[in-house]
Amino acid sequence: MTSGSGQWTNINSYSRSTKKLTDSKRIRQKSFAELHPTLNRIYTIDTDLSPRDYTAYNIDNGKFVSSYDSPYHGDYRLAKNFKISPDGKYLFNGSGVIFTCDEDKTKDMSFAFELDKAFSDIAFNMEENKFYTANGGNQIYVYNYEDFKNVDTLSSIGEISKLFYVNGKLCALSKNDNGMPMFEVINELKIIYGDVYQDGEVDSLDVTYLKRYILRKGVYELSEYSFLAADVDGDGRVDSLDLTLIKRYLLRKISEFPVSKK
Ligand SMILES: [Ca+2]
Ligand SMILES: [Ca+2]
Repeated sequence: MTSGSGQWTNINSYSRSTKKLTDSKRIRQKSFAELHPTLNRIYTIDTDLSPRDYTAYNIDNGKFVSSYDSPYHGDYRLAKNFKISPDGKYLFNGSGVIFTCDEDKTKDMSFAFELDKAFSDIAFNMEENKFYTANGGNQIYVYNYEDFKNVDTLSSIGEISKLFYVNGKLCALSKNDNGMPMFEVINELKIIYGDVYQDGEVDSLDVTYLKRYILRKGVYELSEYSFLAADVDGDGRVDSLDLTLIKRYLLRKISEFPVSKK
């Protein structure tokens, strides 16, 4: 899309081989766009109008063959951000409202469902029929793709700006407390914090096990699970501070770990 100084601008199509302009069509300035996985439609949302509206552009060989608006206008609260599910069936709007995608214009962009929460980013795990959303903060909400119900909540270390699901792993681009960007791989295991030995409960065995690791780093390695379970203050390191916290927990001086409050 061209920058556009007025209210309207162009959405342009270019040939990948010749790099030449193939076609242009009028579009609202500052619109956001997503290409449908079938590659024959582009969905856009305008961002400078109220209420916001979706538009679909049918494309064929680089030409914009037709375009049409969504059937609604102000009926649903819409955020600027949206994503199309990898199967091409739905448009997930950041407000939490889900619309259908359909090549039949009369069924396209129809209301399907409204999630319990808005999101700033979303990632799909189609192998396991799940998707994940985040809305800033440290929480990742896990949904079932079949019924769009929230089934679980995961945590990240930093404040999430982007979510990805790549090669069987959920990853996040986030920022730590000092505003430094981080790339995290999110563990989807349910962690029992303090259970370093991974036997289902937190007891003195975990203290012994963790102490041995801390005293002789490099000799003993912790598994991915043990590392996460041991980092009870959630600072991304396993050290004597975590050991102290686990001891205090066993002495009932604290009832939960700082990582649980994140
Ligand atoms: Ca244990
Ligand atoms: Ca720690």
